[in-house]
Parts: sequence; C-alpha cells; structure tokens
Amino acid sequence: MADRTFYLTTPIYYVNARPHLGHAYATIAADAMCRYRRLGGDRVYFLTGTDEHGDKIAQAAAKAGVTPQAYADEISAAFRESWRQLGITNDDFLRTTEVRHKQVVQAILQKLYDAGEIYFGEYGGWYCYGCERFYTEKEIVDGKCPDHQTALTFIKEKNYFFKMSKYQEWLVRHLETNPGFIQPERYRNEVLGFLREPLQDLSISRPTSRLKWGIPLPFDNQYVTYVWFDALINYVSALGYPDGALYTELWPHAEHLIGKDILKPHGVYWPTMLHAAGIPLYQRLNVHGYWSLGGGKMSKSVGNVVEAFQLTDKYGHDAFRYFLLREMNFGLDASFSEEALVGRLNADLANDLGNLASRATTLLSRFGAIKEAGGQPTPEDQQIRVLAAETRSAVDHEMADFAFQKALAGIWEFIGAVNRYVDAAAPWELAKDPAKRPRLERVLCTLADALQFLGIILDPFVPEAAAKIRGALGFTKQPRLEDAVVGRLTSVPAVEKMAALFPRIEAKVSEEGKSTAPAASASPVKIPMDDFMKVELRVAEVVAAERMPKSKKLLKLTVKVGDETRTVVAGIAEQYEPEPLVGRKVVIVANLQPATLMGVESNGMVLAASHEGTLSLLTLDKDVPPGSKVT
Ligand code: ME8
Repeated sequence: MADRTFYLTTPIYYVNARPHLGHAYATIAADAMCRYRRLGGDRVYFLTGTDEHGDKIAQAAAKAGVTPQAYADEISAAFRESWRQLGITNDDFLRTTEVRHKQVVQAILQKLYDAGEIYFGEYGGWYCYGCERFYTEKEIVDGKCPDHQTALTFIKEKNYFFKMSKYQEWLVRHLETNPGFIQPERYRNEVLGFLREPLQDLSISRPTSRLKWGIPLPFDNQYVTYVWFDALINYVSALGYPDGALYTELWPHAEHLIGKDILKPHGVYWPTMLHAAGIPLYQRLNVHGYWSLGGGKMSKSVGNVVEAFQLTDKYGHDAFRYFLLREMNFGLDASFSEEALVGRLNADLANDLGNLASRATTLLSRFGAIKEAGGQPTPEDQQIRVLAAETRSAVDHEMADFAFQKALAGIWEFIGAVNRYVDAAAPWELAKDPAKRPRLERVLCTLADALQFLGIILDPFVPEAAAKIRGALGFTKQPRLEDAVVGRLTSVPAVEKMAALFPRIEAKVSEEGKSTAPAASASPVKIPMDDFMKVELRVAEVVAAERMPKSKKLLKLTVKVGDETRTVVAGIAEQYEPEPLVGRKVVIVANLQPATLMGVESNGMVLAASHEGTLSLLTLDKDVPPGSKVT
C-alpha cells in the first residue's frame, strides 16, 4: 500500500536575491504535489524556508550597507510574502537564523565530532562564492565555475573536514539497491557519475577571520559552519530533531524537491551526513530542470527571472501556475516566454476549460434543478464515466513521479472529450422537443458530473478556478479525490451560470517586438469551422432606440428578430443618434450569452465595422424579413 504520510521540502532559498521564476517554480510544484496528496486524503507536511548564512549573503548585505541579519530579515520576508500571495500551502517556513535550527546544527556537529567523523586539516582549492563550494580540477571549465561562468578564487586554509570519502562505496551501493532514491533516472546516473571519481572529504567550516556570518562550531569558536552543512540540516531541524514529535512522525516519509543545480549537495553530501550521524536517509530526491528565458517576440519584454515571476500579477496566479506545471517536463529544462504563457492561457484555459465551464453552467442554469434524471445512460454517457476513471488513475500514476505535465495533459484530454460530448449530444436541440426531456436531463447530469470531477481533480493545479467550478455547482464540501467519480449523480442542484473563468488575452505586439498591456485588437487566432458554426447571426429590425442614462457610448435598442422582441445594448451612441435607427435593419449575434451593461440585460450584439474610430453598421442590400439567418 502506498505511503499515506508525506513530508515534502523545497530548497531553502538564498536571501541574497529576491524571489524569482525559478524559486516560484520549485515552490509551486511542491505546493501542487502537496495539495494533490491532501486531496487523496494523505497526511501531508510541507516545508519551505530561507538559507541565510554564508559569504554570499554577507557580501550582498555589505554592498547594501546593512547588517547581514537586517538584509536576511527583509529578503526572507519577501519570500514569505510571495508565497502567501501565490496561495502556497506550506506548513512551516524555516529560517536558518532561527535558534531552533542553529541548535540542531550544533548538536549534529558535536555528535559527528565526538564520533570521530570530523577532523582538522588544511585544504587549498578553487572556490566559487556563487555555489559556496570548491570545484575539482575536472569540474572547472576554462578556469571558471561551470554554473556561474565566473572566475574562481583559490583558497588555502586550515579547516574542519567531514570524512565524506569513507562513505563513497556505501553510497554507490545504496543508489544501486534503491533505484528510485533519486528521480528522474538521469539524475541518479549523474550522481553515480560523480561517484566514479574519488570522493573528497568535505570542508565544513570557515574561519571567523574570513567569515563571521554563520553558526559557530560548538567545538571551536574560531570557526563557523560551512553554509551547505548548515542549510541541509534544515530538513530535520524544522521537525525538531532528535526528539520532536514531528520528527518521529514525518522523517520516515521525507522527500525533497530540488533543482538540478543543487544535485551534488543533496545527492552526495546529505545522504553521507545523515548516515554518519546515524539518521535514516530521506526516501526520495526529486530533481527538476532549469527554466531559461527565451522564445518568441513577446518574451523580449521579460528580461530576467524576477520580471518573469511578476507576470503572475499580470495574468493571474492560476494561469501562471498552470503554465509552469504544464510546460516543463519534470526533470528537463524548459523555456519561459510571455508569448508561450499567453498561448497556453488562451488555448488551454480560456478555450478548452473556460468554454466548457461556461457552456455547461449556462445550459445547467437555464434548465434549473433536476430532481431525478430521467433517461438511461447511453454509451456516450458511459464513455465519459470510463474516461473520468481512466483520467483519475493516469493522474495518480503520473503524480507519483512528479510528472505534472503528463497529469495535466491527461486531464485536458478528458476536457476535450467532454467538449465533444456536449457538441454531439446538442442539449440545446434536445430542449426543443418535450419528448426528449429525459435524454436532456441525462445529458445535463453527465455534464454536471464531469464538471464536478474537474472541480475536484483540478484543485491542486488551478485552485482558484477549481473552487469557482465547485462553487457554481453548489459543491460546498471539502474536495476529495474519492469524490472525483463520474456516474454517481442522479440529481443536479440549481446551478449558477459562471462568468468567464479565464479571460482571453489579445496581446498587441508593438514594433520593437515588446508586448504591451493586453489590448482589444484583431485576434490572429484561426478557429475551426465548427466554432464559427456555433455563432448565430440574424437580421434584426430596430423598433425602438434610446440613450442609456449616464452613458456616452451606449444605446439601448429594442429589436425584432422573427417573432421575438429583445433588448440589445450597443456601444454606438457616439456615432449614431437613436431616432434615425428606428425602422433600420441591422445584423446581430443572436445566440450570445446575456450580459448586463449598466443594469440593462443585453441579449445579443449589433455588428459594425470599425476603422480608425469610425463605426459603420452592417446593413443589407436587399430587403429580407427580421429573423433571417446571416450565413
Ligand atoms: O541553492 N529554473 O538556493 P537558491 C528552475 N540555498 N529552478 C530554479 C532556477 C531556474 N532558472 N533558478 C533557481 C540554493 N531555481 C540553496 C539551497 S537547500 C538545503 C539550499 C530553483 O536560492 C531550483 O529549485 O539558489 C534551485 O534548486 C533553487 O531555486 C536554488 O535556489
């Protein structure tokens, strides 16, 4: 049986820079995973935090002219605030400057020292301050750090060393006998690759003459702890190691989520540190790839990872979150661009999901509550049930490996199938024939059921939209995966029609190729004929027209469409006087969802051409009766 307790950690982020896209991705991915496990009823504990000691932070603080603590306080608060705004559901936020953490670091150091695992020695080597570690000759590229492409500094000094080398064989064996210990497999292979070279002992201290900003070694106050030795321990200090109840409960179920840049400390230093300290190893290390900035024209506006993160405010948390989870194949690198984000927002969220939710809730709200659906399920209904069950198990399978992109692709196949189901079942046609009422009820029931399924299973990925979907269906319970089943509903409550879940973004790209704020411009998107066929254009005769009170732009038109008379609000008041319009025939979109404009419900849209601010109403060159179809 699967492990029902789950302790997941993110990297704790350095406080030398503000939160950016990469941090946001790791934290959002961990959050989606934790939400998913909670949805499945598991006991979940989710830890994140900030890594506040070391040269890097001391240098950044000095540059800013403040103390390291003041600097750390400010940036750590910025991380915390970002996660709050993104709706991250972490249970704890650990700062390495907290007493609870420092005590555990010192206790573990003392334990290792007493056990003879730490010795005093001298080491000279090439050091990267960005990575906070020494590089071996083999790793150095053109005399520079392979990660930062910056010059390395040769440092030779006396330090304390952890006897890491003696665990090399043991670690290789552990990786070989536990193939799932590091995933995806490419990273397990990378660690095995490191371990083909002789493993060095690890320098775990820095002399206070060079660096004061760290945790003092308990056995020598002339030294502070090396930042990685300090930082990795956060994963157990946050649980109150060694006696805390959380530690006992959660540590046997620990999994880490990290980026590939910090594979070596997590795949080599940390397991050997744990083993030497007599602490059981974590269960699994999950490694994601790197985002780069690039892509199409619009992306030029996103110059750096901080700006990329700020797009979350422009496009909404759900859209940003969805994009990151859907676009990156877990473990591989991906490219971020504003254009790609807008593309997915329009296609997947506004079109596929948003249209389904608004079509479905419009139909459901029009027909009111269904007490006991009449018709029997047909093979089409049955297919939606089966697909829902298959989707749920596929999502479960993919989420077991953090394969968010595959889980989402599976859910979107289901959304596509439900959209096709509605097209084929055509409930609006069934509604015209009272004899088909039982079938109509069954179709609406399947539709409500499918929507409820989505309102549950999408919760970890687009939490705000999922909550809106459930809200429209009157589903007020705590969402649970076990309720994500299509086929149980026999009645449907009165459903509220939903406003657009995700507004389409019509992006205007200026000459320099920079994106500007979303603007209402001609959309370059091509639509299939089927979509166009859904639009009903008809001839309407204006029987009355008046200005809307307090509006310069709007006219309230009463129009005749066949036998029906309806109200249409049109934004043409700046160029058309109301009176001369009476008696004229215009073209309207007749099957638009009603919209309320300044308190008046508008049922349709008058068509007009526009050119540089001039509006020109569409008229007919031969007389046809009102209600005629425009095809
Ligand atoms: O390394 N793409 O902190 P850090 C994807 N304090 N993810 C990225 C990314 C990018 N371009 N840039 C950063 C540290 N990340 C240490 C960790 S843990 C005990 C100590 C993410 O602030 C990714 O998850 O440099 C990476 O591992 C992490 O941020 C590094 O954050």
